[in-house]
Amino acid sequence: MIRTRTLAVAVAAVALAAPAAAQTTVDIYDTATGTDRLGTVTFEDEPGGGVRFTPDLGDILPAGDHGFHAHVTPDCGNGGQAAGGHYDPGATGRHEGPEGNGHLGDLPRLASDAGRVVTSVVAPRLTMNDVYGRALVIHEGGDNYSDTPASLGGGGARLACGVVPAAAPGLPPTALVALMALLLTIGAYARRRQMSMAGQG
Ligand SMILES: [Cu+2]
Repeated sequence: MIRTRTLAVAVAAVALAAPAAAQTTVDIYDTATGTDRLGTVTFEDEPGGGVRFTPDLGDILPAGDHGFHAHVTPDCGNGGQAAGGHYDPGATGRHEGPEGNGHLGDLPRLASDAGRVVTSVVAPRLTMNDVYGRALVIHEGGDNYSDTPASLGGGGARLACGVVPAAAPGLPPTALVALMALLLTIGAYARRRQMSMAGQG
């Protein structure tokens, strides 16, 4: 009887842990000061594939499009230059935008409506793990998803930047399930031992 209940609880634990879609929010700072917080960008798994980025940035960025990328180094220092180049694990050396075959860190541009940026975008080739441990950079100008006529989409100066933590906070679901199974096994063993001792008494 105990074994059946243990199994049921374990199955429920797996069912609860599996779809735990993490959502991570990154604080975005003005690179001019490094300390003025402009707002946030939240990213999460997109059910159809890729990663959805939802900005919440108010009244700061000039109206129009802004280049938006995952840069390699999780450091926004030196006016955003410390973030290094676009995340490019395949070493393609090409800027082709979110749908291309170049840098994986080429995200869809963000649209600023009278300074306010709230419209989410989806980068179809990314996974959450590509974003952890990087820097999110927002450029002064737009992004034509090409290296011509200007390199890296032509976005120019790095206006805003946020450091993404190295890993999702909390234990991964597999570790939680393993821990749960261990606790249940110990619990079942203790109960059985208690029952057999009571029988002897
Ligand atoms: Cu960039």
